Amino acid sequence: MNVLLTGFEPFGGDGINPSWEVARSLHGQVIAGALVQSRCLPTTFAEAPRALADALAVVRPGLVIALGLASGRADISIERVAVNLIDARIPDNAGEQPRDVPVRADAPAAHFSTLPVKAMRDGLRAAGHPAGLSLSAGAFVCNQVFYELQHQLAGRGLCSGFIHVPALPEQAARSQPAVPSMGLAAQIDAIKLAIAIALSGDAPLAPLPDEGAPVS
Ligand code: PCA
Repeated sequence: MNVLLTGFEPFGGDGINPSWEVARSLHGQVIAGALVQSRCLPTTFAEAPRALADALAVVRPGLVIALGLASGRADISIERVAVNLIDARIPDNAGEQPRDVPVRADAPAAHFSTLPVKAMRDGLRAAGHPAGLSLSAGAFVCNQVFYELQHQLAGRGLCSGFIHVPALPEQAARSQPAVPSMGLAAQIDAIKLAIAIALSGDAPLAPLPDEGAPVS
């Protein structure tokens, strides 16, 4: 069985994106009997959905985890819901900055992750990794890819979803004030464990959010 693990190229003028560094380092590894196939997605609204579709067609995975950087977040952030909305706060890598448009016209308002999100959060925490659930993947390219992933795989019974990772310490050192950060080795360990947990269970549809946290 193949696991598709995607990361993104650097964006917003940065020279590195931990999501791709994590994915790249796990490429070719066998986790719980499954082969990890990593792909780097362009951080552009125009190209990312096609690159994702190509990766799905080639890798034919049984599990898909898409990774992205969420600068400012302190933990491994397991996303629960992708919304059918693009509202870019900065230009993408092609200079495009669409505002208030759907990811897909005439498509559902949202899709839930089909990863075992709570088992992943609890397993990561038990292993000493800061991890939490998130009710918003934003409205930039990460949310677009998450939405496309869940939309393209809807009804296929596959386990798929999105995880945001924090900035690297070197990125935090360049920001003023410093954003929270997590070292690359810790991020790699956490995502490896997240894959193992997702592979170990069934793929239950995430129930409705019950944590009472406001969507920001
Ligand atoms: N993070 C951005 C896009 C690429 C990435 O790694 C986001 O959160 O939308």
